[in-house]
Amino acid sequence: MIGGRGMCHRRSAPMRSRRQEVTLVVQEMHFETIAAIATPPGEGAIGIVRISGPEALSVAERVVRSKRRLSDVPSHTLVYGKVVDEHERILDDVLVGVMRAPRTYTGEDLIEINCHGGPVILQRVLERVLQAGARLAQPGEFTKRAFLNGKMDLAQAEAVIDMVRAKSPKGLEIAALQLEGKLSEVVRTQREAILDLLTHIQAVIDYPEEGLVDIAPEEVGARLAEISKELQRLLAGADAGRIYREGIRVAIVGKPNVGKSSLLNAILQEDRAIVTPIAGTTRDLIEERALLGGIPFTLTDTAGIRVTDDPVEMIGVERTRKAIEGADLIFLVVSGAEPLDSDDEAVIQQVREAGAAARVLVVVNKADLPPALDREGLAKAAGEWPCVWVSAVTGMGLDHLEELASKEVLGEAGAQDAILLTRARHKAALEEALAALKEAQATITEGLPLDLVSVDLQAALEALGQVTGESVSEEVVARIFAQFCVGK
Ligand SMILES: Nc1nc2c(ncn2[C@@H]2O[C@H](COP(=O)(O)OP(=O)(O)OP(=O)(O)O)[C@@H](O)[C@H]2O)c(=O)[nH]1
Ligand SMILES: [Mg+2]
Repeated sequence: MIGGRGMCHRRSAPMRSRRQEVTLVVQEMHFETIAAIATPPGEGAIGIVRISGPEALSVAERVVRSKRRLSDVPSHTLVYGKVVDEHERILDDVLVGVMRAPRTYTGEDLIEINCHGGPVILQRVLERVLQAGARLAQPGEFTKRAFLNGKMDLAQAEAVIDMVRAKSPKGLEIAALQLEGKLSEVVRTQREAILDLLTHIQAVIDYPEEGLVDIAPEEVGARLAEISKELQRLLAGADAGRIYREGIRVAIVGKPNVGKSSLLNAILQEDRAIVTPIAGTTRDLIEERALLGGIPFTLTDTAGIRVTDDPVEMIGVERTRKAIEGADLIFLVVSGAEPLDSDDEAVIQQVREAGAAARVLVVVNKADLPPALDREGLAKAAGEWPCVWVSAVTGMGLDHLEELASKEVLGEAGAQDAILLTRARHKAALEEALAALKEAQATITEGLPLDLVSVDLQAALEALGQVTGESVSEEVVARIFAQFCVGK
C-alpha cells in the first residue's frame, strides 16, 4: 500500500456538511485492486484488460512474462510480453501499458493488457488476473476511483459516460466541454462568490468587536442578483442540452393508410417499414434512429388508429397509445388527398388525451395528389398545433418538416451557443440553488437580520456542490456510477 494513494485531497471546503463527511469516509478507505475487460464484447483487432489499484503491478507480473520486469520500467511505458496460464503455457502475446500513480486515469497504478481481441482470450486473461489477486470491477468503478481520488469531479465523471453514449456530434461537443471542466468551472465560480459573501457576513456577525467592515444589505442583494443571473443563464440552455444528450422521441400516428410508414421511410431514406395500399398494414411499433438538424431523433412508426375487431390490430392500436404517451413530439399524420373524417378526429382526440405532455406537429401527407382536405376544418381541429404539408412519395416538404421539428423541440433554447447543462440532476441542483438565493434576497428586502440570509446561502452552496460532488450523498454517487459499463 502506497501511503495516502487511496485518500482524496480534493479541494477542502471551509464549511463541511454532514453529507460531505459521509463521502470523505468512503474516500479515505483502502482500495482493493480491481480488474475488468475494458473493450466491448465480440471480436476486434485488440481487446484490453484493465487493472487498477495498489497491487496492479504485482498482479500483472504474476501473469505476464516479459524481458523487462514491469515494476522496473518507467511510468507510461508499453512492454511486450506473454500472458501465461497456471502451467506457464502461453495464452496470448500482449502489450502491457504500465502507468504509475498518480498520473493515471484512476489516480492509482494502472495496467492495461492489450490482447488480441477475441472473447475467449480476454475472458481467460481476466480469469488469470483475478486469480493473481485482483477482484472484478463493478460498473464504472475505474471512473469512480478517478472521482474519489480527485482526478475529476462528479460533473466531469458524468461527462465521461455522456461522451461514450453521445448520440450526435453536438452532444459529443457538449460532453467534451463538460469533461474539460467547463461546467464545473462556471458552477465553482458562483459557489465561491456565495462562499465569499457568506464568510464576510459570518465574520461580521461572529466577531463584532473586530471592527470588520460591515456589509450593507444592498450590497449583498446586488451580489446575489449577479450570481442568480449567471445561474439563470446556465439554466436557459438546459432543455437544449438535454435534447442533444438524450434525443427526442417522436411517435408517427394517424388513421390507417395516411402514409405513416411511407413518411418514416422517406425520413430515413430507406425501405424500413412495409408500405401497402391496404389499411392496417403496420401492426407493431417500428423504431428507428435518425439525426435531424443535428438532433438525435428516435422515430416510432405506429399502427393506424381505428376501431377494429381484429385482435392483432387491436394490440397494435393499444401499443400506439403507449407510444403517444411516451413521446416528446408527435407527428400527427393526415392525408391531404381526402377530407378529414371521423377516424382522423378520433386520432386527434386520442393525441389530445394521451399525448398531452408532448408537442404536436400536424403532417398533411400526399401533397403531390390533388388536395381534398378542407384547410379551415383542419385548422379548427388542429387548434394551436402547427401544420406542414409534405409528400412522402416525392419528398416535398420534408426539409421543412425536419426544420419545424427541431424548432418545436429546441424552442428559444436553440439560440444558446454555449450549452453546458445537459442533465436533469444538474438542472435540479441549480434550480434549488436559485430558489435559496431568492429566499435570501427576500430576507434582505424585508429588512431582516443578515444571519438569516446566511442560512439560505448555506443551502445554495450545498445545492451547487451537488453538481460537482462537493456535497453529495454516497447514494447519489453510487447511482451515477452504476450507469457506466464494466471496465470504464
Ligand atoms: N401519392 C402518394 N401516396 C402516398 C404517399 N404516402 C403514402 N402513400 C401511399 O399510401 C398508401 C399507404 O401508405 P402507408 O405508408 O402504408 O400508410 P400507413 O399510414 O403506414 O398505413 P397503416 O400502416 O395501414 O396504418 C400506400 O399505397 C402508399 O404508397 C404520398 O405522399 N403520396
Ligand atoms: Mg404503416
